Amino acid sequence: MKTYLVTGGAGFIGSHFIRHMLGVFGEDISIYNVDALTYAGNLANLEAVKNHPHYHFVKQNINSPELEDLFKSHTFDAVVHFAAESHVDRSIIDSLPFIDTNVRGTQRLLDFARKYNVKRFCHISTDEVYGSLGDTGSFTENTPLAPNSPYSASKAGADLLVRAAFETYQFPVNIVRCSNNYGPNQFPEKLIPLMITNAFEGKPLPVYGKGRNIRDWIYVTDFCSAIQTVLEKGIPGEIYNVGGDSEKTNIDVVKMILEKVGDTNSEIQYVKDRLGHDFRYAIDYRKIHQELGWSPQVSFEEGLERTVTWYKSNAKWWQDIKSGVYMAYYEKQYGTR
Ligand code: NAD
Ligand code: TDX
Repeated sequence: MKTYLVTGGAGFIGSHFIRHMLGVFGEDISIYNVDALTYAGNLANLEAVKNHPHYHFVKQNINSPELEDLFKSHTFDAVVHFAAESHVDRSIIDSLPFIDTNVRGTQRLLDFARKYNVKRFCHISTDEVYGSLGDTGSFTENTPLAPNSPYSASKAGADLLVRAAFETYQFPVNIVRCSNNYGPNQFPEKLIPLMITNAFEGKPLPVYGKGRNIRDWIYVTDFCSAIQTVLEKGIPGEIYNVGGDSEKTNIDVVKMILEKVGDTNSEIQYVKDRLGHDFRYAIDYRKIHQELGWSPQVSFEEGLERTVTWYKSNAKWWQDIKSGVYMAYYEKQYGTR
């Protein structure tokens, strides 16, 4: 039986990954979820597995020296490192938390994982580390890093520390760089859940600039299966790009959401552009496809349909977040963060 340490498992992608792995491996896997429960961490995302005999939650900051206790008392086959400050707009307003978690936190985790002989360290990174593209081309694993926001710069810093652990100590790492994820349980500050929930509430839909910026979208369960593939077949020291074959302008995404939501009073509102707004991301994922046999399964049309349906049927999940009840609950449980 394999034992995995997952960081940031109460967030959007991490919680999907935990449910995915427990779904695939049942009782043949044991998962320890280390999460600090920042504003983005939500145990409601793990309601379905909270009583699973092989799922364990540990409320801990990855930057805390006490994290070592967990490594002392357990043998981990792999660390899957999702924990991060993840929102670009927040990084533009206040960058230091991004350095604390994404850079320092990653190094602390690497140090413990290496000290306690973890067999594989899978670092979850992003296509944003490559910077911005013009109208053509796509990022390969050899594209030079050129991050433009404090968020992407902190992720690129983490990637370089992970790379250094391999080059210096031959510590068996992988870096997975993925495009924009979407799906159920995504915090409603990111484009797709913000637009869906605003449309349900009849609020304006704030599109930055002219809405012509382009992102490549991947349904979250496809990213989870890519990570599983890298854990099972990835070559130590290698980087794998993961993409969804779904490049869209932001305005097209918002229009598709409006169509799927149907009856709403919401209107598109063009607002001031994001500072340093990357124009376009596009991913060349031939390496993971050709070498490890992975490809995305869910089309954007299908994934968006499922996502809108989930937000419609789970209004309490996002209303609690948007109303602040959720924050009040967690502050009562765990103290002010
Ligand atoms: P998220 O913001 O939804 O979740 C982050 C989780 O990390 C939360 O549960 C939070 O409580 C936890 N966390 C934050 N700081 C922590 C700390 N110091 N110690 C312990 N836990 C901490 O993020 P997400 O969208 O699920 O992204 C997960 C990872 O995937 C991130 O590393 C992100 O950079 C990467 N990524 C995200 C996307 C995307 O589109 N969302 C795309 C590519 C890569
Ligand atoms: O209100 C909005 N209006 C708008 O036009 C918001 C929140 C976003 N946008 C635009 C900005 C981007 O061009 O939509 C696009 C997507 O924005 P986000 O959802 O904030 O994602 P992005 O900045 O592309 O970063 C995401 O993908 C890569 C994740 O947040 C990162 O964690 C991941 O690394």
